[in-house]
Amino acid sequence: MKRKLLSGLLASAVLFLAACGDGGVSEKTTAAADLPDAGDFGETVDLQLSGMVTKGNVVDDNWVQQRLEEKFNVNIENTLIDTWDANERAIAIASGELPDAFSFTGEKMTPQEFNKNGLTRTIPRDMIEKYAPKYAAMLDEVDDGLGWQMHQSPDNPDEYYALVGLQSHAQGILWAPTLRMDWMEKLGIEIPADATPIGEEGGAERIYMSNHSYTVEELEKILQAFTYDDPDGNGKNDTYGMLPTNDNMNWAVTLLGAYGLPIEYNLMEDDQLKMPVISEHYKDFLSDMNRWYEEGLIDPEWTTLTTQTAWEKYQTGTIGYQVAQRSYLAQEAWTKGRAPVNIIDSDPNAKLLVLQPETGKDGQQGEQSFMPVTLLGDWMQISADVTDEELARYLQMYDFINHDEEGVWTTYGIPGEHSEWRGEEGNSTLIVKEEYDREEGEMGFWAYSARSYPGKRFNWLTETKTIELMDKFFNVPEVVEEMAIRPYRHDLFNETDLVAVQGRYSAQLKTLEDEFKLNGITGSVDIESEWDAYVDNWLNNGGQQILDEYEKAPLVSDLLPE
Ligand SMILES: [Ca+2]
Repeated sequence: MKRKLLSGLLASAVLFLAACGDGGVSEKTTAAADLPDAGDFGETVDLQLSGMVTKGNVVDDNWVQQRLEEKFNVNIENTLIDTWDANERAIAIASGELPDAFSFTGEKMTPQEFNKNGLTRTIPRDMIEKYAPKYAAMLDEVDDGLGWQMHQSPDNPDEYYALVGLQSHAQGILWAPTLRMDWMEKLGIEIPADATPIGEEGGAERIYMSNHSYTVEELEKILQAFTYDDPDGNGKNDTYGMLPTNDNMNWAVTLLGAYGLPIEYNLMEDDQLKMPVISEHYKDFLSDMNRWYEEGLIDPEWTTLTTQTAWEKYQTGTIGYQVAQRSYLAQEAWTKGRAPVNIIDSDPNAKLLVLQPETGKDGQQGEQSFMPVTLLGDWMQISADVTDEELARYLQMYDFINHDEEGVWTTYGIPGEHSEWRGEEGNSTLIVKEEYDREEGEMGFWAYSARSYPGKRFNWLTETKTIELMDKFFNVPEVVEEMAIRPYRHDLFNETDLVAVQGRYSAQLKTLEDEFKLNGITGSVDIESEWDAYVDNWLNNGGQQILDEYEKAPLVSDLLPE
């Protein structure tokens, strides 16, 4: 009931705003020249600020706030809603209480729609260039200036709906398959000659990495040995080759690559745009998984396990194959308990062999790219009632907080005092000391930050070991070139109704997809004979509408720089 009321409120607020706004605010072009010089903070400006982490946990008058207020001569009003919560956002929108600058995590409304509904103002290019020169330089540099085309008003190309972030931590590919190397050794399976430990201590000495790629057939033989030949030596038939999960397809992210399938991205097949779940190659994949299931290589408990509970089961030491993100292998703090590295923690004899993605019948190898096209992504928006003077001040703060190396204290405090360098001073991971809140709270770290990691911010954010693994494999240009599978088309500029259409159909499509996958792999439906009906059903339940929207989106090959 509450929900219904809220959406009703929201709809009328949006209508009202749209009716009186009609783009009036957004189409105004400023002469940045008439505004104060950059660095002229003579007039005090009031700003209600939020950032990407804002969950309402910030303490008023926090440490970062005080320093920003003094440096920029502003009064900051903190945002006390949870910007990750759709209901709290809806209330803020309906009541006309949007923060002056905001980033709404998981928001379905595009920046363009926010603006069309009169909720935000546009940001003139000349103001960006005058007041946020480091941000402007980033836009110039990345992907030949692609960022200058993102969130651009179609009516006035010098006006922008949002400030775009740089997701530098999302370079390259994310996943690699692993096998229990101690099992391989016990069973006499040959270990690739180049397998080398990724470190010397803390468990890393038992995580080996190789540039070898097994074919799917070779992998199947290893999984058979893991299943039938008692690799844990306890005399019981209690091990399996692999353990899928019922909540997503990450468990097969590299295997699907061997069938040419990027899990979430559209692709071209027989001159037709398709989603992977209706691809002929997906049918082949499901048929193979069904065979593996019948052979006993797949733990039958998978149908009841989510990613989280599957990690826990993996840790009991009964599963041989598992994919890993590079940050898991690097044992970043937030990955603790995740498979496969959790077995290194719990079993002192366990060893892992990290491999290149499997190779398929036609030589395909890879996985979906971390970002579909460009590392430019996520955004901050500016509320409709923000004046040019306020925007001028905010842009300077934005540039400092997100792009200036001196702005390090807005996220990590003063290095040495509030945080420590993990490695080389100035150029490695910064870890906030335990006595301080890592986000928001009394220190206010990250409270006003966008989701953007240009320049050294990538190094501050990312563990040294992860960067080492990226340099070794996951972000090697030739590896990325060969293995990162990108979508065929991508709506980078929000030119289609994709978001709305997905909102309408994606839940029912997911039900169809999950059902067919589960019943197909476990053999309760015959994949071959039911396939056509499944595809028709998918297309008739909104799948076709989604594909129609993708058809309107640009070709990724046209978006990528040469
Ligand atoms: Ca056993």
